[in-house]
Amino acid sequence: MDIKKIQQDLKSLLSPKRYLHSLGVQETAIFLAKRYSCTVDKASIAGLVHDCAKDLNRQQMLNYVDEFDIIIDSVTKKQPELMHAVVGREFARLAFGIQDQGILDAIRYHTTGREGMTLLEKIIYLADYIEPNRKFPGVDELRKVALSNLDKATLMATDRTISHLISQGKLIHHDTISARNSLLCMKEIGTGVSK
Ligand code: DGI
Ligand code: FE
Ligand code: FE
Repeated sequence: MDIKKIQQDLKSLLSPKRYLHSLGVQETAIFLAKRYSCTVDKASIAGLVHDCAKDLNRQQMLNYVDEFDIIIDSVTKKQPELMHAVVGREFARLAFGIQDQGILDAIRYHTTGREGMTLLEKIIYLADYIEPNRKFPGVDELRKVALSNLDKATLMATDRTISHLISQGKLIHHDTISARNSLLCMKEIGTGVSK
């Protein structure tokens, strides 16, 4: 797969800011993939295209939902910011010809996470959180932990998202809760996917 061509096409689909964010996620995903022995090419592609559907308008999203018979659950119906991950999986297949299920799942679950996330899914979830353009209180601490313990850093990210959602009075998706529970239940969280 020609990564330069994907970058070119993606640039025309996203706002300049979102495109820069995507490059940041790609770079961070490559870094984490090397650190935690994941397939670098997959991390690179998934990181780059994870938000490919982010700038589609509501009608375009709904057209994809119709066309691909995507089932939208009740929480996602009420929280439109969750839609781009669901639609993104189909959009990435169609617009970029991505067929690898691992990459498609990493795109699908990059916003909420899910129970039993794969290494690639954790890498994309976390890279989205800590890429160099991200600025929020605590991001440096998260970047530090990400260097030594991927599971712990992913858990911290889910903790932060959930606290933030509660403070904003928003619905929490069950996949977000499952991601956190599943990470919290890992016996190896202290020593698991860590370097
Ligand atoms: O697309 P990005 O802005 O790069 O980041 P993202 O896809 O991780 O998250 C998009 C938004 O979705 C962000 O504001 C956090 C929010 N989000 C994540 N999990 C949940 C959620 N929103 C709701 N309502 N419920 C969730 O469980
Ligand atoms: Fe996103
Ligand atoms: Fe993103």
